[in-house]
Amino acid sequence: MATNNKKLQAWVDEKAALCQPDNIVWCDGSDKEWDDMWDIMVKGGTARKLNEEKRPNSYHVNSIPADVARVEDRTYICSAEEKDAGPTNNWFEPSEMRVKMDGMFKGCMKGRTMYVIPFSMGPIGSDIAQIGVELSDSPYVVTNMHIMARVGNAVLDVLGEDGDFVPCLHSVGVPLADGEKSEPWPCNPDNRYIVHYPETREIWSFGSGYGGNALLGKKCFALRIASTMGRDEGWMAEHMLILKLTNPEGDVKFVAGAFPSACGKTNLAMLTPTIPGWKVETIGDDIAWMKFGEDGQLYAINPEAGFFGVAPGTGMDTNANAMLSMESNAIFTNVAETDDGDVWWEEMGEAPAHLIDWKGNDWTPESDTPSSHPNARFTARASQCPVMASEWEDPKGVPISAILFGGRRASVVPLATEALDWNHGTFLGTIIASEMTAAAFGAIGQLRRDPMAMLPFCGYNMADYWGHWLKMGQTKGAKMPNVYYVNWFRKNEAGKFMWPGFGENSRVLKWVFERCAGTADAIETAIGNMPTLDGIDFSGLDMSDEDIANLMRVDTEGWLSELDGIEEYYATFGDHLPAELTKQVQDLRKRLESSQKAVA
Ligand code: O2Y
Ligand code: MN
Repeated sequence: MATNNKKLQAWVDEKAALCQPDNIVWCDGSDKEWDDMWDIMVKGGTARKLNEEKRPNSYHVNSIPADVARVEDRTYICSAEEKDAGPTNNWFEPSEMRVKMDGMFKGCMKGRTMYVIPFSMGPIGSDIAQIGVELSDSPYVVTNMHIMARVGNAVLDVLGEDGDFVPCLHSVGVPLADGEKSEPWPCNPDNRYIVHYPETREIWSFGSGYGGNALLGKKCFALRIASTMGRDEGWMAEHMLILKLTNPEGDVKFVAGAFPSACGKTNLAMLTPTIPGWKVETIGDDIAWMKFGEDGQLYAINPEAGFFGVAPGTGMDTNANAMLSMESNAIFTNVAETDDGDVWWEEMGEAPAHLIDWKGNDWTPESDTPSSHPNARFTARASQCPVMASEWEDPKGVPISAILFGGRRASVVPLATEALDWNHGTFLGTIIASEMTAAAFGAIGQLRRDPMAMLPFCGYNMADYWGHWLKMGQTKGAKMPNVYYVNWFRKNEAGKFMWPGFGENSRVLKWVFERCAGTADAIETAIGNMPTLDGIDFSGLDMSDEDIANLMRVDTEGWLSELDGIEEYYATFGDHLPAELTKQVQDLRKRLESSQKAVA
């Protein structure tokens, strides 16, 4: 027996009886297991080993075009009551969903192996960490989990005889007849279900082999299920990067940041500052779990052990640290392959004269399609990132001094604003919205509301989640972080981004650091505290005075009309909306109107 945990053994037996795999393999996270999985995938035509000299111990996999991203419309929160899923989630009655799922999973692993993957989200044994076990019929999932989580026997040791775990069941959903060979990328795109049962803390995922749909420790567990755990247990599971910021004197502050998908979280987490003497190091690039320490501060861990980053747009000039993290022991999905057995994607560097694109076709710089899918991914070990902070695996987490919120906004939202207090900061989080850059979720340029960047990841009623944020701030002895709303994407009248972004974002981080340290002043405005004229150092930037003024401008009219949209959005949450947020809207309106009068 691979475990002496009775609940785990009983669950594996039960699900094996349901799914009927040919074999069951208990994963130990070893190098041999990594090699064995790739051996299977290379022989089965799923993967190609990359040139050992150029990209040691690394592999390239292409999915099929129908299975390339998270499927929000097939993602369900099956809470006992519909109101607990709220208007932003797809809800399905849990007992009906269980009947449907039992039907789909019955015999779904015939001809395949069921891998039992015990994993820890967070450093093994940390008080903030949690244990999960994923059952999957995908060797691609096994290898990605090796990188993204802590996998293996040490997890079973922590679990012991009666420890608890989050059960995560995954199948690509394509059983094999006797002797039938698997497709290289098996999946069942017409029958995808990503199902969460928040009350019983279970995840069932069917039909997709890709990313967030299949690596169940990430979005499904570490955000959707963990957010409900946090609500019930008084902690927070957030879609946030965590970075360590050191000033030239060697003082340190830890900063968390929530930005919607595709707003550059990985780049910010690994930023190379342009201002002399400042240092940014990485704790995590996507998810933060935060609990109160005895001193009343919020302590955060990165529950993950790797990065599942978007490849296109990542290059030595935009994120050298990410590039260096994936130099070896990495997995590349849906990118192009070079003639010498390495990988390439758009904006990685100069385009080679010839490639095989992610669909397996010849590609040249003259081709009229991109070589890689826009959501192509690299899976890289965090431990290989050159700027990982020494504290990144500290089991007690790191104390968070500031939380950044941001979205992609061409207008209205200035470069940086500090919240007046925690409640105002919560309000700022609820109003995050981002203009779409790809047509995945609506028309390009259209505003998608994405509160706390948790729209696709909140495992319960979004308005109740806002209530949880407010409640955290009322906890006795709580010393909540300062909150900031930043916007790297404001455009001028010519439609050009005014702020250079990337490493220059360190100038804003410096102001945030100095505000937390109490060494920088601010001007109180209707929308919050803003940097004084010299608060952010613009020296040496190729920016006109007009653009600088515009970036820092409080657009009173714009905010007033923004408030109308916010009120309309809030109304969709009915009586779940916390009264405090209605008050925040009223207070902001009053402040804006009185500043309007003062100017007139
Ligand atoms: O498309 C997927 O399956 C992955 S989505 C993802 C991956 C890593 C980090 N963040 C995200 C996201 O959508 O926020
Ligand atoms: Mn993310």
